[in-house]
Amino acid sequence: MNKEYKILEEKIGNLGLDINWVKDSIRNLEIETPSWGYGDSGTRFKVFRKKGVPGSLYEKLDDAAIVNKYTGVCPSVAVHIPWDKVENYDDACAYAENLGIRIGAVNPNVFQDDDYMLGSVTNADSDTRKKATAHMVECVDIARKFKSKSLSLWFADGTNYPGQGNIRKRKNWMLESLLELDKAMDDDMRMLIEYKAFEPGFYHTDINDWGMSYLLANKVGKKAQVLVDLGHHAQEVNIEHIVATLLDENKIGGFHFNNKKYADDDLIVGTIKPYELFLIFNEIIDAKFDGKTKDCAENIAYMIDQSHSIEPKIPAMIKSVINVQTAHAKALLVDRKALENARNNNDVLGAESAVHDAFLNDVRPLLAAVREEMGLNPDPMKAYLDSGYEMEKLKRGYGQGWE
Ligand code: PSV
Ligand code: MN
Repeated sequence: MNKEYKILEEKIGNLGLDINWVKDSIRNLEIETPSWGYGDSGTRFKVFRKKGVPGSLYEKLDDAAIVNKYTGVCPSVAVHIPWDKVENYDDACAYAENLGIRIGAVNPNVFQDDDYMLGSVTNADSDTRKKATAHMVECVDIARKFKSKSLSLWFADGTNYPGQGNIRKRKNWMLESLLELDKAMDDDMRMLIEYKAFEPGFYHTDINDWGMSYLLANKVGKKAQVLVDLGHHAQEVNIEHIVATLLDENKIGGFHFNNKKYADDDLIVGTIKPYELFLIFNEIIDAKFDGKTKDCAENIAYMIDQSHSIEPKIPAMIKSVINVQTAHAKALLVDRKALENARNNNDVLGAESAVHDAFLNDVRPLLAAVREEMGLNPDPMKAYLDSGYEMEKLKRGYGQGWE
């Protein structure tokens, strides 16, 4: 063990924390990666086609397995339907299993068909609403075939102009559809309801914020929970406040990690707002010490939802995982007793320091030690780049980049 690690270990001991609890917590933080993060993507203006980029689900699983191989914490892959439909689901599951991974959340797609231009489940046309709901119900069956227990829902539904839609009617159509979906789901499945403040609708979005997701999740019942995508808020919204509130209500089910500077920028998580990410984990870890919120805090599904258009895709995914682990590890090191004392004494600056000091730790030696104990290379990025996979990828014959 190197000197930096020893110093950190001593510091952790001095905080009264059990080093094994810290290490187990780091090891057990699983981060799902998205199938669509491995394929070609771009901006509103252009999709950049790259050589060796996967097209089929099988090819995406190959790349996802590589991310898991070097990070050790990404054993599941979210899929988007119909993009990731396959002929034989047992075969796809066996393929994933053979690579040491599995299928995670199933994401229905109710935004790409022409019929959905004016909305999917909130469309004024009842046939379109039926079609969108039927697709989501079909996704329940696909989830069963993929042996997945979660459905992750995001709706592009919204309007561009005042007066364009009847907002109350649309709210009720949304609820009707979610209730139908709930009926089709097995009891041990979960429905994650994602919100987004804007885009593609620019006047109103049918599920615009956590309040709307929460309201719907409450009406649907116990299978439904809120999903927080870091890119989906108005500027400067206090996301950690939302997280703490949803934890207290036992209604937070998942995260989509990414970072934004201005809008839903899909940048690598932790590159723009690392402190925000740390503060979110601080709330989650705190909730794990509270009997009322413990179960909810321990069952959150973490996923990276990023489409890298200028970054090399696998390194971008590895970097994202490292950034999440870094923020989480720092949050584990908050001196919660000092924080509690400061709060009880109305010591504003003491409380702020108890949180901020943890963020200032360099946890890289700790993460490296955990990786070594997991039998991994302590530097996943270097190990990946040295592996030659990036070059092999360029040579392989599949992928949309070869069209
Ligand atoms: C929408 O911006 C979103 O965040 C939703 O999660 C989608 O499922 C995902 O991006 C991919 O389109
Ligand atoms: Mn998302």
